Amino acid sequence: MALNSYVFHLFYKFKVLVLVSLCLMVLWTTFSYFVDSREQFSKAKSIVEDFRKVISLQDSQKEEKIKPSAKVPTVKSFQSHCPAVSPYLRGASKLIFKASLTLEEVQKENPQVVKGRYHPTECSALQHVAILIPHRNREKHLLYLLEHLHPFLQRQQLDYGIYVIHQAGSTKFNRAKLLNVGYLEALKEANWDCFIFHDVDLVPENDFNSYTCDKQPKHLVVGRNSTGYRLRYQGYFGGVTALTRDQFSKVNGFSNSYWGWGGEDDDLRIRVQMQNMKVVRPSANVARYTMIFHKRDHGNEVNQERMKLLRQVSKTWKQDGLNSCSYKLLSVEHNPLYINITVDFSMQPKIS
Ligand code: UDH
Ligand code: MN
Repeated sequence: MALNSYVFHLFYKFKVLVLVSLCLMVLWTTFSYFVDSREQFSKAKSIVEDFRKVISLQDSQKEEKIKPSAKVPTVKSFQSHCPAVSPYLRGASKLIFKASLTLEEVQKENPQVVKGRYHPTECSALQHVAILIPHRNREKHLLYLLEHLHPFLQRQQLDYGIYVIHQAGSTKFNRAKLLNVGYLEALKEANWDCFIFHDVDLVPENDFNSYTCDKQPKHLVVGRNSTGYRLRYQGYFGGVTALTRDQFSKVNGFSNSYWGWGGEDDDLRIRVQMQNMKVVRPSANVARYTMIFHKRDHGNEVNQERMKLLRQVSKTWKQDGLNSCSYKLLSVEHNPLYINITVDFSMQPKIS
């Protein structure tokens, strides 16, 4: 009996021990689960926080309406199209031309322009636009135009490149032929949709004047300070125009035969009309420009032959244009703010 009770007591103790260790195991498992999940939770929390930071950075940049070019970390791997009307537009602005302005200052203001080109990072641009500027001996005008045009085009959320086509030497200036060269050379390095043919001394005053191409060739200079903001004359198609790649190729580009000042822009209008296209213009309250004052340049005297040439467009346009534009390419330089193309026309026959 005594042995029986001893065995029973031992068995009882064993049961208690098993029970206690079971309880301890349960307690330990529960405890470690909580510690683990707390760690997991804090990890998840930090991921959410990081995500929030990216989103709020994007939002604050949109709200501040800072230059849209600033690098924004993107969360999405694909980009939606930019809106039809950019949220960064400001409307009319008072233009100031500081006498002491330098190229370095303009470069500093536009760190996001690389080798003369820019594209928005927050959306995919609606058009790829090449700005072509005929140039010789107008460095100060070019500087002012670059200063205003870069932020202007960025506010319009365009994918763009600025090409300056420089005529070397001192032979008669040929604006139209330079623009043909610009078109041909620009297409060698990118698939531009739209071309803006732009005088160096005309600065746009209102960023609602969109530097994009339409279904029809577009004339952007309705008014300028020097003409009391009125169209120079009925049918005027000079200063700044926008044609798609196809519209410009359809008319065989500009004529190469206008040496000196005048006529080449009227010639282009005739080519456009002959292809049954119609010149369109933005409304007069936005298509406003300031022309930086200048005198007539040496080497760009009035072309006395222009009226004669204008009477022959219907006979000459097919042989005189993009398909007959020969030139000696001296250099193509990719500067920070523009692509500089230098050409020599001195071997060309000229009318003087
Ligand atoms: N251009 C140059 N260098 C020149 C000549 C012309 O870069 O030597 C370019 C420049 O882009 C200029 C464009 O060609 O904006 C048209 O030339 P322009 O500005 O001389 O033409 P516009 O019709 O003036 O503006 C003509 C002479 C104005 C005389 C004014 C007297 N009151
Ligand atoms: Mn001018």
